[in-house]
Amino acid sequence: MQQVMVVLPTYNEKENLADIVNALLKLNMQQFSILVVDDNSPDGTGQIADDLAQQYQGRVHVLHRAEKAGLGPAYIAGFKRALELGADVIIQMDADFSHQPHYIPQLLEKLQSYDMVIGSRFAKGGSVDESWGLYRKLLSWWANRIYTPLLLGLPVNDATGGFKAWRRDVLIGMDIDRVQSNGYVFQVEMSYVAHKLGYKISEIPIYFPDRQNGTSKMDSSVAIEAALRVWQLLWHYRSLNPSMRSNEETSTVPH
Ligand SMILES: Nc1nc2c(ncn2[C@@H]2O[C@H](COP(=O)(O)OP(=O)(O)OP(=O)(O)O)[C@@H](O)[C@H]2O)c(=O)[nH]1
Ligand SMILES: [Mg+2]
Repeated sequence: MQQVMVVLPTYNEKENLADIVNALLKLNMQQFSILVVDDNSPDGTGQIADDLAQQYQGRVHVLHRAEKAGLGPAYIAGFKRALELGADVIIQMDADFSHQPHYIPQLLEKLQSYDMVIGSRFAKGGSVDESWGLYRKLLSWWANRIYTPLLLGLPVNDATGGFKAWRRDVLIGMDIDRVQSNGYVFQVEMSYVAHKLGYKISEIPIYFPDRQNGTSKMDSSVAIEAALRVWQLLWHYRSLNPSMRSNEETSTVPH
């Protein structure tokens, strides 16, 4: 039986953390655990995570980090800890309910025939919150469906999507310590490195509601910076190819 671990980064998610952890555990899946990665949230989310780990011993783990360093580094640290803890499948998702737990069985089902699966807002059948205005919808659709896939030759419909399921060997093969970016570009970089190394990516359509609790940290300068950084990825990984996969012995990921 495969061990599945959900990596859940948190920064000031005190209104969401207990609810999302309970919703995940309610899926009632075997060999299923959660790793909360908290960057010393000032609102006390880290303490809530510790209480949950106490309450659900063995099913909830916590990785505390000293300070806010952004989503990318939090995920890399979380993935490494999940691999150390023996996870066979690693799921990444936000803690604010934009990524809905009920899609997890579908992600896992599809992962049986692929190396990585994305919960996709822009695949056929996917959608975003009704409150998104036409401009935001169009911009996001264009960035994810046209700009990034065309520029990078990346065959996915949601390049910046952050709801994904990975097989253990893929994260090891990618030597994830090389991934340095943050924010939206982190999601693109991870998918791009996987694709360049020849891993097979698939998608399932999801509905993406906006966060209900807590404050949004989204702003448009972040989106513009991300769009430019895609060019950097193109250059940086120009010679990456499937013969360059790492294995358990050569990977810098501890195991
Ligand atoms: N550990 C850690 N988690 C973070 C950090 N920044 C964001 N997160 C978490 O990463 C997930 C995604 O971040 P969000 O703030 O929801 O980003 P978003 O979905 O682009 O924007 P909104 O939902 O509109 O705020 C959430 O679970 C956050 O709590 C960080 O620096 N460190
Ligand atoms: Mg969010």
